[in-house]
Amino acid sequence: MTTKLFGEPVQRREDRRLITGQGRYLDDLGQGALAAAFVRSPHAHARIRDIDVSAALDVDGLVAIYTWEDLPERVRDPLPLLIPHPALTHGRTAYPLARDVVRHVGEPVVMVVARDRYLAEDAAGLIEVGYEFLKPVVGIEEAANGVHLVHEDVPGNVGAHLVQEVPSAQGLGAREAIDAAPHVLSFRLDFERSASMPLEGRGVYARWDADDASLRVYSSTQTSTSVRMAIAAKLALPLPSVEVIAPDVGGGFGVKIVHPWPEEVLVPWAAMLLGREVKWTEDRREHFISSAHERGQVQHVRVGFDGEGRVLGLDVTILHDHGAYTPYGIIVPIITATQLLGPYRIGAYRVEFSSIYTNTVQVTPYRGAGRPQGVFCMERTMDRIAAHLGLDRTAVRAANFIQPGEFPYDQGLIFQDGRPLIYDSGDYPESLRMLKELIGWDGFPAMKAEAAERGRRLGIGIGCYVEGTGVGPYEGGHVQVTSDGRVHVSTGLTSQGQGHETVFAQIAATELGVPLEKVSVVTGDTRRFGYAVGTFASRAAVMSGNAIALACRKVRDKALRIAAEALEADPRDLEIEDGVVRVAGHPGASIPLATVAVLSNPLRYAFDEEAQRATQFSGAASMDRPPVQEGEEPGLEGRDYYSPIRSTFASGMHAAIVETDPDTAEIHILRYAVVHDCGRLINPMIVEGQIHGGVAQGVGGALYERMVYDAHGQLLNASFMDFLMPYATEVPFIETAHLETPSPLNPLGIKGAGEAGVIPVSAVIASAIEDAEGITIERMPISPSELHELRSRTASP
Ligand code: MCN
Repeated sequence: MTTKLFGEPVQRREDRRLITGQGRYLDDLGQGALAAAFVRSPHAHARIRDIDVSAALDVDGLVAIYTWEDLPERVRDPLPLLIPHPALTHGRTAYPLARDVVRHVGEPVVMVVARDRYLAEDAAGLIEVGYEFLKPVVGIEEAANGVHLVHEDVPGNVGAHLVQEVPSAQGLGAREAIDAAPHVLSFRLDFERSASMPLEGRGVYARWDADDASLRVYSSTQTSTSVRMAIAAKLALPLPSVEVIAPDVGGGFGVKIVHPWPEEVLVPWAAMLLGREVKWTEDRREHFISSAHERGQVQHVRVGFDGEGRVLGLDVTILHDHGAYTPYGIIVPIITATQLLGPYRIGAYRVEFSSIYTNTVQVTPYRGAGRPQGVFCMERTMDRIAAHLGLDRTAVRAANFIQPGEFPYDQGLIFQDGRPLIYDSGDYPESLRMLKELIGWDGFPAMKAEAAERGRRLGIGIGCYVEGTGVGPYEGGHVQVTSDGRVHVSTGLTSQGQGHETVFAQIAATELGVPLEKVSVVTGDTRRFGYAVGTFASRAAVMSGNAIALACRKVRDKALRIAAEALEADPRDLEIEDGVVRVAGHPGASIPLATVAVLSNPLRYAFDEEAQRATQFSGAASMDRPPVQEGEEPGLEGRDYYSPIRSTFASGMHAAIVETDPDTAEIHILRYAVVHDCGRLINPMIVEGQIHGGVAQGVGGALYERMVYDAHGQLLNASFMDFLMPYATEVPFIETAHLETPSPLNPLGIKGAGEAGVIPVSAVIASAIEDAEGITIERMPISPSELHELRSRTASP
């Protein structure tokens, strides 16, 4: 194989289209469709007494109004609980339209369909819903007291409770190990809510074809195959009669993996019922109050350690705010609980979490999915230990690292995929060495002292993490070479901006020995590939990347078999380069892959130019056997699947230098450095882009973004005027270095990268501010006014 594209910084081929306004996003489609709008609950907790639609009926252009009562069986049922777990004893999901009780502001109550969105909104505004107020339950600890209930039948508001415990090598439980340790610390940490906030909200557009009795649905989703299955089941349609397509998706960051959203069932149902195209696109306020949030935990930590900072026992109790419903199960707190350990080998570990219902927007995974909270907990612990012992913070981390010779390393826990948490590869000491060099860790004290002389406050911080990526169960790839020599690749998972069109083409071009321009890639279209899981858990590169490589290898083998026959050569002597199959060392003996594609088709069409050229090779084929041989399929194409035994574990370390203003308490990030290991890199430029985007979101989570609920469950900052996000001016230049420890678990040796950037940022910034200020940070995000308050509190005992 001589075409080398795997590992090269190929420019993203989708970008020209996307940045010149040529993208096809959901709202670009279905311009003539009817529009849907929703009446949503203005109250956090209330019983619906009555719904009066009479005033809305006079709106010119109104087509239909639906309440829960109007929905047929199946459509009206509660939405599915996607990932059940034995510890989730009280899982609860919402009805697509509220049935009798609303449990958060924004819950859909009535659906309106009209000629256009303006009219639909006008009609929605005239519908009167009578409510009887119930006590809203807001705040994790208030909810955990269980005085008032979110769901009448869920005692204490506890949806799930799970304990995992790993004893020390000496057989001590974590609590015993802590009690026996020379040093013990205990403290409490808070991590506030945030959310994915893709710039394109959710959206669905459905067309019913009455002639064909089939439904085509476009959805801005992270999983078109699962949306398809959900719609087919809810609308009682045969699976082949439903097509779901994710067009260009303007970001997902986790929130669009939930499926089906109420609108993804209701819009297709209305389209089918009305025999008309129907579309709904979410507005920003709807996204704030009706989709999903994440983060939101209170953690209680107790740790025992020795004089060198080695952790002998760690006991963490987590209260996880799950909002009103649990459609995505308890994946988020499970990830926090299990990924908290990061790159460390600690003595004994006990973790316990309770998933608590509150009358707020439901919690489902957002980029990082529980890890930022876990890493915050572990890295705060490392910093606390270092401060207590007067040791360098990197020395304490190094004292606890799993060593390169210890892989595969079993942490003794059960991961989110229900499989053992076994790290496959990594080199944490080398990562740390690289990071210290990149940020200039050892030279920082002199820099800090020099700045202090000029009245400036600088601090340096660090954060380390390990991230389970490439979660199963499977993905597939299909590859077809057509008679024009083009290669058509498809995979079932979807893209939201990660650059899959480029990287999957790189893989196929490398595996098949064809020029990159010859390869096209389709994702998220069930017409092209019907079996898939979706894009989340940084899994596309590992899962679809390997599936596509395996499918290409099948196609390559077949191409060599056919070419060998045409060239009267041994397949083992053949190579493919630049789209041409050649006998190695004999440049004259060659056949274009395009011609091989023609030869693979028993019916060679007279109007295909390449088929005419192929006749010169046809004579070589034996005439005394059937055109389609047993075990062979017509066409130069192949399909394969990749299904790993368990996740692969990427890792990384970040460091930052911050400056805090002594007067205004403003926080500036002066430098930000990342060492990242996602195994073999398919495209280093794309990986860097992913990391930069992740760090930018992490900076938002550390310094700006939070969901401000009042005691009544009203979200006070549900707009981009009030919910602060970092601009380019707030995101530092990010210095990035890659370490490549290949994963032994998959043929390409890769691990995921899509979430990595966001994971340790809050921990790193907290560590740096603490260093600058000499105060203790226990809660993130932190604003200048909060820092100011902390300073005052620390100064006046
Ligand atoms: N990659 C690579 N080499 C590797 C690993 C990854 O070149 N060793 C490339 C991949 O080929 C892919 C990108 O890096 O182009 C990210 O790959 P991967 O880690 O497999 O992540 P996914 O493609 O599965 O994307 C999901 C991940 C998640 S979970 C969230 S959330 C997220 C993210 O990616 N949402 C995003 N990145 C996002 N980026 C954009 N622009 N928009 C989102 O919504």
